Amino acid sequence: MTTQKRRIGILGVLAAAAMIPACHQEATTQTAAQQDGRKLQRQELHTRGLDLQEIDINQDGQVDQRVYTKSGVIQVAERDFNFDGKVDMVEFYENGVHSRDEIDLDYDGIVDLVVVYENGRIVRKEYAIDFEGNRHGVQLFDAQGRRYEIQRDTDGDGTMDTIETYAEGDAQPQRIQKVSKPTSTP
Ligand SMILES: [Ca+2]
Ligand SMILES: [Ca+2]
Ligand SMILES: [Ca+2]
Repeated sequence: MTTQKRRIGILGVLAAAAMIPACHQEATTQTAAQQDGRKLQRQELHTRGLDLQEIDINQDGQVDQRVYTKSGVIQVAERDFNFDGKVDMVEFYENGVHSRDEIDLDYDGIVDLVVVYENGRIVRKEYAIDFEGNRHGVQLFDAQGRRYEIQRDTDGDGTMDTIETYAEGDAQPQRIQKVSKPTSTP
């Protein structure tokens, strides 16, 4: 049994997207396994040929938000909320419809939360509670926006070990399932 319940659709596109060039630290320490499944996956930015609108929200002379459009339709937006020059949130759009957010919650340049949308509706959240990009939880949402499943990495080893199933948007899980870990090779 797989530890991840994957949804096809937008996620298929995401899986195909290459990672953004890794920062210095990741290049040396990240293993192939981490790149594949344990780290939050970042979608590649495609901004070539797009029209760019630069916005200086706090009027300090430094651009804080970049909005990329094609024929007037938004494609990508990059936002720097704390005005330190580092992007804190990237929003992706497909055909003008919001499809994905990548959010750096603690402003260290590493994405901590990924939100995936289908038809503008949230279907999936992946989050790293260690703020190092290691994925520690995945939440799945149904067509009514109700959370129906949470996958957790309770011991922080980067592998999902618990799946909680929720009925009708209940706060308490209907079922908690432990996932046996694949035996590691020496
Ligand atoms: Ca500014
Ligand atoms: Ca920032
Ligand atoms: Ca971060």
